[in-house]
Amino acid sequence: MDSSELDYYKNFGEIHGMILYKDFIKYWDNVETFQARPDDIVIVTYPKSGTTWVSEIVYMIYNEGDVEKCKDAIFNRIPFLECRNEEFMNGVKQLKEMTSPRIVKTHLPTELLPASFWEKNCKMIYLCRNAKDVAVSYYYFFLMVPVHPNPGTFPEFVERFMHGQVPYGSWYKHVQSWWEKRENPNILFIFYEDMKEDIRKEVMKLIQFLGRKPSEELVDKIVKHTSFQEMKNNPYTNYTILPDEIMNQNISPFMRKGIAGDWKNHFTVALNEKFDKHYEQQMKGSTLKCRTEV
Ligand code: A3P
Ligand code: EST
Repeated sequence: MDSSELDYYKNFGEIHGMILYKDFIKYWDNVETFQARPDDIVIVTYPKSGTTWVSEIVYMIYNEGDVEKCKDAIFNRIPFLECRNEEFMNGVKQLKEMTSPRIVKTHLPTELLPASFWEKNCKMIYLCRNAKDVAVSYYYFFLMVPVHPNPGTFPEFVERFMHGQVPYGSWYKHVQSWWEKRENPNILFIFYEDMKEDIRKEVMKLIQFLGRKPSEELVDKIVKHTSFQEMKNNPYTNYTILPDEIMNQNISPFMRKGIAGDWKNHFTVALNEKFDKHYEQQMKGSTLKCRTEV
């Protein structure tokens, strides 16, 4: 490895062949042996797929649309299981201390999700977003979260993304590992693009999946409270509570654009062709179809 490669991997390590933050890997035993509870609900995504959006929706459903109960940072209300930072982030600890029912956020692929969640038959929601918009969103995330190395130019970053050289590894493997589980009645597989197209329909799906009582009034409240503009201006969902040393929103806001199709502003024709060709190979044989615009 030359020095620029060494620099790229400075804060990254490998766990079961997947790239992840060294801080997370250091205490992996605690993640692997995590004890799920049967009424835990797990929100799973590949990073930058709309985790925060679906998390706030699920939290609203659990609290019957009571906005007052949402007044704490999202990462306190919905702990991020594998997140670990020497000083002040410890998802496992937060979850252990939490009363039930717990809502758990994770970005883990099926093989790395603690066995206990499968053994206890926990309900899980997988949110999938098209790879091109994920790559764009991830690029800005690399720039604004200082734990990441310099991602280089966008085409350079896309090359890394295509080869799984980013935290949580290959997007292609991640989405396919969860897509294969979609017939499991405890798993709900949904799409970011469907949420953009018809949020009421997807919120209704979530309410039904979670076994809560659907009502127009509840859906109205949720749709209003979780719109992109509301969440962008809400300090409890926009991550501005974190200091610049952890997330520098002067470089790029966490709530950046919130649209489907922003990739068109970032991919050149040549890069797009290269990406599509590689995508086809990676997704060969899969029935999973993602929309890249709505
Ligand atoms: P962009 O960078 O494309 O804007 P995650 O929560 O998984 O990190 O995903 C972040 C992405 O979801 C960002 O995408 C962010 O803007 C988008 N997002 C967050 N809340 C949203 C909302 N209420 N509606 C639409 N998109 C939202
Ligand atoms: C925040 C949200 C998210 O969905 C993923 C990640 C991964 C990297 C995390 C970051 C985050 C929050 C801040 C950190 C960072 C790794 C080190 C840093 O302290 C925990």
